[in-house]
Amino acid sequence: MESAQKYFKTIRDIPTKDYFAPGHRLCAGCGPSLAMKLAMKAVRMPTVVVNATGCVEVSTSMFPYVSWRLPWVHVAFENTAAVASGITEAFRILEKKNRGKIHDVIAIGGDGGTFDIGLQALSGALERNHKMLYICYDNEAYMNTGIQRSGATPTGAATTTSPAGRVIPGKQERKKDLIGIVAAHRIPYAATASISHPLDFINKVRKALEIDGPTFIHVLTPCTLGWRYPPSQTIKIARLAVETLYFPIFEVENGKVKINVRVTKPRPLEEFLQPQGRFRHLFEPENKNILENLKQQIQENWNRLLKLEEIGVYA
Ligand SMILES: Cc1ncc(C[n+]2csc(CCOP(=O)(O)OP(=O)(O)O)c2C)c(N)n1
Repeated sequence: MESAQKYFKTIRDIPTKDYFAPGHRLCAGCGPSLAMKLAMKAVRMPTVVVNATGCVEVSTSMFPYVSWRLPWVHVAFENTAAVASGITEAFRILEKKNRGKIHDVIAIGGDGGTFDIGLQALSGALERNHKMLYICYDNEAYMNTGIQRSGATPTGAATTTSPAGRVIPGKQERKKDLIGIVAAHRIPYAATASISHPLDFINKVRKALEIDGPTFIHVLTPCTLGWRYPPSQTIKIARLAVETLYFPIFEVENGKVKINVRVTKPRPLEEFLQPQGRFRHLFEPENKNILENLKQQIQENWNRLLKLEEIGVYA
């Protein structure tokens, strides 16, 4: 596996200290909770986390407990990146006046808070060139409010607002190309990651934090409740997403694309879809075309990524 593995070469290099404490109220087998634990392994102190509303935020801050062992701010969906950029600039000014020290600032939002509701603030922060990292944990729906479809929900997935039945066979539209939108801002670093590849993810977080400018990481985080599979299967499902090309792992550094997990013999997409209740209806004969459509999208995305690796995204 190629990867950004520069800072933590093996599992033994990962710090034992957890800035994301256990005992939170996230589900057993929750993908986002693992992403938080891993991301917090890569922090350099001092660091501030700015957290949009969503499963992670509400389940890690239930009064009178909190799971964050570093400064942490809860903000609304629509202003996460705006608040993070303000905090970044405040620290810069304080240091200039000898009244404080620069902190790393990490904004965290779910897919609903990032692909949809917070996109304007994210775009603004990327364009203004603040030194901050934004991590989008993607469980492919608004999970905290009961599994509503988002711009990140893939074609064919059943959610409570795209229910598979007689009227529609799950979500009709395709998943938004968020990393493409982010990369179009020509920021120094954007990457995808999966909790099934923890070293790659942790290294990407540290790499992003060390870059002097806006950086972005899109991490796939399966959701046992919304994707409807047993909690013990979270990592397996995340790995299958990568191995079936459903979720390619790559980075875009100054416009250059590098595929970090080069899948030479992809597994059939069915291996990723079949264990998940949200895709069950795609195996009915009348929904064959939706399955084919999804397969085609995934193949097209991968072919495009291979081309982009040759020419770079700013070509
Ligand atoms: C402006 C606003 N709209 C709606 C809500 C209600 N709400 C709270 S959490 C949530 C779902 C968040 O989805 P996502 O960002 O994907 O994170 P997840 O819950 O999946 O972790 C919603 C809609 C809210 N808090 N604020």
